[in-house]
Amino acid sequence: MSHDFQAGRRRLLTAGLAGATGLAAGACDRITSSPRVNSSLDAAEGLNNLVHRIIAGPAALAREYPESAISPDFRANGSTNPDSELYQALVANRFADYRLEVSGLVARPLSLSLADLRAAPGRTQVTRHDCVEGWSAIAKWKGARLGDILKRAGLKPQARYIAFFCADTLELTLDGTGDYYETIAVADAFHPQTLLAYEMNDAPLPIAHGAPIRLRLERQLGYKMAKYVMRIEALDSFAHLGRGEGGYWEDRGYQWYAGI
Ligand SMILES: Nc1nc2c(c(=O)[nH]1)N[C@H]1C(S)=C(S)[C@@H](COP(=O)(O)O)O[C@H]1N2
Ligand SMILES: [Mo]
Repeated sequence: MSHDFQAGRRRLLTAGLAGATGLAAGACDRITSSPRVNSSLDAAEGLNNLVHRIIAGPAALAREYPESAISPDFRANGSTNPDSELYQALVANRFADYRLEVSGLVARPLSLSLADLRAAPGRTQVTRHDCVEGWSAIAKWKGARLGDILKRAGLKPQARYIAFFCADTLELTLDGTGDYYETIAVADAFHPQTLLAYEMNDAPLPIAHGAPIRLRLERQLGYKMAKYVMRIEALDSFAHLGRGEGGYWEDRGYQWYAGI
């Protein structure tokens, strides 16, 4: 199937979605909490998920670009330098003490250093990042394939979601629901372009873009791609996390399945 055909389908789908959800004019930091808007978002989300999977198929690849298409300026969005003591201690030691914890519904919980992640089966891809605010940028990403890490951990069949817990707190709330987190479906975790990225444009991932590890989930919107990932957990439900909607922005009105 040609790239043009795929791109055309994606444009069509994106245009339809923007119309269906009214998200085109939205912004990560301008969220409506009106129940009416949220329920129409929920309805559109079911449609989005269904249409996306039927048209694109669960294994379809996101478009990849030549290196000449890499954006000279790739904006950093949301948190750009988590101020927690824990994170700043990792920065001070250039992430030598960083460990990615993999736990939950796995037979063998893992604690992986950056060297372990670099030694894991990896992939390099030049892809376009689309933020729901309406900007896009192209970069080259290199990372460990999440599916291989989960296989190594012995993911259990009951696992339905993979949760990512980040080092940053975007909003201070008494109950801790302001910490950035995300969840994705197990099928999307095993997609070949789903990476735990440690390099951007041939250099170690910059702090502003999520150092030392950020998720790349190329067929969904930017807010799904958790930066500063500290811990991964395999779950059968995400109802007990945050406010129960499956992610920091989902808890504030955005759709859980953000297909593009
Ligand atoms: N931990 C964390 N991950 C995050 C965010 C954030 O604020 N914190 N912002 C999200 C949003 S809305 C986008 S568009 C992308 C931005 O990635 P970038 O900074 O590399 O452009 O990261 C996503 N992942
Ligand atoms: Mo975003």
